[in-house]
Amino acid sequence: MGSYKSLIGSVLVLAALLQCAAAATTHVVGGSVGWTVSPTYSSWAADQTFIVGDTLVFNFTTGSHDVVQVSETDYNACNGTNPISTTTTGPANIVLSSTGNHYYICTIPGHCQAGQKVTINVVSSDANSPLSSPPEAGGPPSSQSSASSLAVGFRVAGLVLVSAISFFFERERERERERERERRAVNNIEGDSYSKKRQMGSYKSLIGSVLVLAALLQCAAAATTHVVGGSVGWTVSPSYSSWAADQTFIVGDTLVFNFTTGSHDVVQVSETDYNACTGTNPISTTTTGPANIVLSSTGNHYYICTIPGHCQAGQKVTINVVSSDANSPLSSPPEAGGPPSSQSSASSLAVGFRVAGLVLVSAISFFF
Ligand SMILES: [Cu+2]
Repeated sequence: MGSYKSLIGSVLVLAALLQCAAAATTHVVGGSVGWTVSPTYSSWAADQTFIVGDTLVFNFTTGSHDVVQVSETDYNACNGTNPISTTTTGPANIVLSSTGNHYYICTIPGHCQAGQKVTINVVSSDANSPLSSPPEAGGPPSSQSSASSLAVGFRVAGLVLVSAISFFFERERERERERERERRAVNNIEGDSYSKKRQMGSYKSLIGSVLVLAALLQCAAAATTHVVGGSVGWTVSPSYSSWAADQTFIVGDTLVFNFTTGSHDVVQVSETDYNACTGTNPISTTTTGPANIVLSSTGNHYYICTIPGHCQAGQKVTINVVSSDANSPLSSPPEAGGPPSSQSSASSLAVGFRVAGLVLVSAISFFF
């Protein structure tokens, strides 16, 4: 019975880690070949399953290519004059924020016609929503993101962690049983040392829980989503500097700009253009709302709305992105007993994830 419960606990942890890996899947378009004119991308795409929340990475040298999302009609005609979104700097990280077919082309003359176009069929993640429907016990990990080496690495790490924890608890219990037998045989002479070892056992069990918690927290940190302006969204009224000052932005985080398509846009610009509210030299442009933008590099990122008068009225935000090196998954867990790091406490999603993680860890501790 005990080891059955331990199996359930392990499966729950594994499920959480797999969801985490699934949520963070990154697809490098064209693999090592990258985003260029030579290959056909249909066979590459056919081998992948794209889930809402996944990220596409288009590897190209700025100026040599671009990435423009277009309608199906424009995709077939290689027409980039009605872009849904445009990214001109490489590498381009694009978060897949809705289901259905997404069409991307390069608009450098001749490139799309030569095959530099890709259709991405995005499916829902509902069947895999975190902690609601864990995979069947004993079943293999679902194959949906097996094409992503990052996800595979994460899954292997998760399996190793779960195996190590299971092994550790199993061994502890075995030792405990042995000590119990010994104790009965020798009567109460070794009572003191027994209770010390017992304490030691629960101390170790605490460490195990902290490790699992650390993994879950790293997972949550990696998935932090910042809704620009909170419930007010992306509009002309507020000043975004106080909102941004309350957040810490880490490489890999996602910005969500909530706005109605046509009312506003999101254009990344240089510091100079930000100060001047000039949108004529965009680094990237997104015209459909809501816009999800992955922060792929450190430093200041400047976003403005280019609808006349909006930027001047305050619809502009500076995002200071810091490195995640100090928080790389599974390499440097926070100190045991310390509070969860406060860096993404401003994100309600991350907070929710952390609470779920704490509940899960508490439940597991109870099992053991
Ligand atoms: Cu606007």
